[in-house]
Amino acid sequence: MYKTEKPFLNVLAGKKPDHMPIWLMRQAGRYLPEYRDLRSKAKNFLNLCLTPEWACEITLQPIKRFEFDAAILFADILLVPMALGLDLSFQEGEGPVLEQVSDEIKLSKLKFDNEKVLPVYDAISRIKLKLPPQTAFIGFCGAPWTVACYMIEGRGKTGFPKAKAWVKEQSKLLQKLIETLIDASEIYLGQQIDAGVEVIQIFDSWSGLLVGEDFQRWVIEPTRELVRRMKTKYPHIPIIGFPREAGRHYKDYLTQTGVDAMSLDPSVDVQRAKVELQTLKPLQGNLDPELLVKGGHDMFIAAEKIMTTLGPNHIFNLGHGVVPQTPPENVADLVKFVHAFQS
Ligand code: 1CP
Repeated sequence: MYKTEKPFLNVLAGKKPDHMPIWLMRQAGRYLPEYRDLRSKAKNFLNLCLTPEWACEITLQPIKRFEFDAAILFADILLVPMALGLDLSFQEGEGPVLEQVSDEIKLSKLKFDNEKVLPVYDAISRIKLKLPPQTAFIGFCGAPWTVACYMIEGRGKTGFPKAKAWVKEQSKLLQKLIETLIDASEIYLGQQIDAGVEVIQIFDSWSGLLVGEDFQRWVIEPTRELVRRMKTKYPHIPIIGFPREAGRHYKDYLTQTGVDAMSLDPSVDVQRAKVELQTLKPLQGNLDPELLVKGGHDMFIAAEKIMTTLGPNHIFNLGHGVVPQTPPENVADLVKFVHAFQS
């Protein structure tokens, strides 16, 4: 017999779940042999994201293997710039390569073409039909700042020097780009919700590049505006924010953006999080992905510390995505361990 209450949604609603929910960022991906099989059949990564049958199958792969409490749509944060008209490709071993927004002329040509991401919504409808009743369904987008970083820079893994220069020297252009991204993300997330996702996560992977007033202006303000618009139309949909490496700004982010919960990266001390953050809203996180690679004793000790400090009203997750060298057996061990936790 399936339980109909979803533990993941219960935590987000402030209710005690009957077990601590767990899902993992990048739970679908290269560490799974069945993903690598499908990936080798598709010409490229983008094809995987934009072929609804494949995106559906990949989203469900980790759900079939492990008893995760939530599925996350298989897609990428860079589909939004693609739908805005920029060329996007993913090169083997190199990551994404995106056409750059170099000046005002390029910026003024950006227009969100929803047709380009229709396969994403189609995938969502298919996934929705196949999810077990106790499994919640997460949609997502990148936060305006993080997506802007890729649009200005054209690629990742660079430290984003051009994006940082825009903060200092081109704030008018950056403001326009951020507004374009808020508008596009509002449409994109709304369509994801209409197609069937029940929770939204906003990934701000590069929020840690900014501090002080810059963090306020380019991380907090745009996120607050996006959350405000989503809450106006979809007040029942919980939103999780993930301001990665936000340093001394986690509390400001949690209190000012309007998100319902916050995901923590591995740098955050859980004892501090319990006192300063969890008293405000539910948290998610934050096991070091390297400990999931290692598995065994060290992984269990670290997971136990997170659970005894933050549980039971906590969403167990990693502090960042599953890395490709992770043994799937360790994931199975972790899910069992978290579900067996008794507060
Ligand atoms: O098969 C492959 O080689 C592609 C690897 C891959 C995968 C599996 C990429 C390329 N994207 C994804 C899927 C993905 N990306 C998901 C799917 C759902 C899941 O299982 O979690 C999600 C939520 C994302 C989000 C994403 N894409 C972020 C935010 C989270 C994070 O990792 O910080 C970012 C920054 C991206 C950009 C991106 N896409 C892919 C890569 C390798 C990157 C990072 C590039 C860089 O190093 O800057």
